[in-house]
Amino acid sequence: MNKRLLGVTLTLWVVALTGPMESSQIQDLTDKVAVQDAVVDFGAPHPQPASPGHHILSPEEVTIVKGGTVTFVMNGTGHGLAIHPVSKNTTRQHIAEDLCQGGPALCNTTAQTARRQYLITDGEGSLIIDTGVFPAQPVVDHTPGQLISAGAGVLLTGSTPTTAGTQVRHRFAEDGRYLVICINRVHSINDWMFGFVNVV
Ligand SMILES: [Cu+2]
Repeated sequence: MNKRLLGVTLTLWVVALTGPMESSQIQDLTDKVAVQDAVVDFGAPHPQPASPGHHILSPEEVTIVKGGTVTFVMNGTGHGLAIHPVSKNTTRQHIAEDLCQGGPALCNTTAQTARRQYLITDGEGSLIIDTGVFPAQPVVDHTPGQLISAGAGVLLTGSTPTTAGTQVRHRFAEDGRYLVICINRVHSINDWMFGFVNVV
């Protein structure tokens, strides 16, 4: 096979492989290559970037097979973990649009934006989390529909550059798409500290 023909063949393969995947991802975000078990850094690994850049999940999204596990490694301070099922078409934007808007310039502890009430809905418009107001609800720990809340509303011990932090491993018995969110109001509401687990 000459080089030109090989190039045409490869291009056709790329089109064949990526074409259908893109259209199905629009309908169902859980249609991803799955692993048995995954590890997610809850808070950026050390050395961490300056606040609020470390209020992230890395990777932001994982896909596991039904019955598999995700281990969340708590990095840095002040994190708590809650998991909620969401509709399979829920995008990051669906969650982010219900949180504080404007980034660190407008969403910060001085403005006390994390103390207000936010209603977080999924891709179908279903209410997933009612944050309530601080201090009546000191953390984002909305019980109905919640799969787990590690620490039951209490923040977990995170790692430092020299010591290991709490690790939370959850086995997902049912397929679907799940929102994983930090229960620390500042982290989730101001800094959008959340991610997703797909179970297929
Ligand atoms: Cu956090």
